[in-house]
Amino acid sequence: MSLNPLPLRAIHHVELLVGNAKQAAYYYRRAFGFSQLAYAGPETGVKDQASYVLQQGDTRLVVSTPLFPDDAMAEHLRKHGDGVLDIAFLVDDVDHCYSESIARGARSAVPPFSCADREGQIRRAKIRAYGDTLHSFISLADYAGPFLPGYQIHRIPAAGVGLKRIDHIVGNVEEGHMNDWGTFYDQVLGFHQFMSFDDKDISTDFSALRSKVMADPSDQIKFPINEPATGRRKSQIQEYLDYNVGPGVQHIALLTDDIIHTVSLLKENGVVFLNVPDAYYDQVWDRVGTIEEDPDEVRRLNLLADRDEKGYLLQIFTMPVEDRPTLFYEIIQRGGCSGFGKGNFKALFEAIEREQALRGNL
Ligand code: TYF
Ligand code: FE
Repeated sequence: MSLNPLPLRAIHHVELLVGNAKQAAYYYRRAFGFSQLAYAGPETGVKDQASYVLQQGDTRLVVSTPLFPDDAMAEHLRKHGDGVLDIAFLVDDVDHCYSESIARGARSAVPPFSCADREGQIRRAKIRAYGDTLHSFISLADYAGPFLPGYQIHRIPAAGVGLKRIDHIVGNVEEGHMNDWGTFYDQVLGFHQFMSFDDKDISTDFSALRSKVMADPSDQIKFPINEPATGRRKSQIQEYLDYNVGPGVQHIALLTDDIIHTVSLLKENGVVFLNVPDAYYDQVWDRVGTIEEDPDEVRRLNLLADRDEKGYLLQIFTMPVEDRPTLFYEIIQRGGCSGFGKGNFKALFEAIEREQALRGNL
């Protein structure tokens, strides 16, 4: 048995680069029910960016805007539009994780550095993942502040919509590169393949994709990797790659244990979701069997249902949350099922393709 070379405690936060972090923070508070926790910017001694920390359950999102046009953040934003910059891991030993990952083939973004304020100091390093996405390693052992050095408490509480934690974060990569990125998570970060889907599982009449789910040794961190497969028309993954100008995070799945409640609130708040045709509900219960939730509510909210040997799941997908059809969110409730909704792929991908067609990209 090999010891975990690079123990990751958890996803510490996900940082999104956006054009206007002040407004994005408002959106995540008022639409998604996140509470604001902290702020960094010129007022807190951070001259070149403004960042807002948003929290709900165990999920922390940071929305950041570069304040000047000529740095790497501004270049990332110009090229990719709003989206994920960094999936940051909490670790015990940043220097070890960094040197071990580099020895195992990771590309460096930022070597280990210390960063301090009155609350203490942290250690951090960054490696490169798919596209221009980064993975930070962060250690907070010697830090007592609200988030990271440079941030000050700036609390704006929200009631929340019942989102508990990140279930999985999906990356889209170029055709022919899914296996390389699977190997990256395996060889560099000690992940294993949790599940995989080939183009037969998930091709519609038009577009197709392949997907491989990588998970850390505890199965708490799950990163599916998609690549486009050649179909009759342009794959939804290719549409993403075209608008994102390269690989990046496609969706973040957030776990709830009461999806009826969560999605009812999100819809009241104006979050817009993909819809499947009502005919989906003519067959779904034959496939999924009985569930604890009221089937009429599931249908009213347009939730998707699936089942494996161990149980069922309910899920729903937002429309892209920016004007480029790139990043979107999934809301998921698991009743024992550890799958990803394979039984819904056809109906889901057809719904995505209807939107693609409206954009003239199918
Ligand atoms: O994460 C998953 O695998 C599911 C299904 O473009 C999925 O949420 C896969 C690909 C995709 C949209 C959803
Ligand atoms: Fe998903």
